[in-house]
Amino acid sequence: MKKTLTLAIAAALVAAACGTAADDLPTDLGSDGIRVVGVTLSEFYFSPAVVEVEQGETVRFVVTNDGVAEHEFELSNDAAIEEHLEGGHDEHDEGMDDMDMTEKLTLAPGETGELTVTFDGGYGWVVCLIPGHYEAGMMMEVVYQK
Ligand SMILES: [Cu+2]
Repeated sequence: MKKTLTLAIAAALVAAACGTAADDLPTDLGSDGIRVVGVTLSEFYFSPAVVEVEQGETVRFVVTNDGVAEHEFELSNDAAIEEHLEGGHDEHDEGMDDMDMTEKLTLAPGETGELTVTFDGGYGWVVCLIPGHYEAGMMMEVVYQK
């Protein structure tokens, strides 16, 4: 009887904690008021695996490669990932690479980099497109808050 009550209280606490977490954005603001989000890259994942942003929000990512291989932190979307998986990311679009359209970091093991990104709805994912890495799970979903 007593054990059941304890479990019920524990469940209620978990539910309350989840409700709060979903509503609150992290409030780790830099001196210029831009929200800072720390991300760790390793074999083969992004941590966290999801980032919540507001439409039009600017976020400064501080990204550390905690792994043993080189990794990328590249803002992307479904169409660009599909193109990559189809092998379209080679000499054919060298012209696009010259234009440097993508917002991207390439980090050696142990290296930390910063990338400031404004989310206007065009990005749905952050990925590592080094061959085999995305396929192994190196992706972070961008979720837009309503
Ligand atoms: Cu990688």
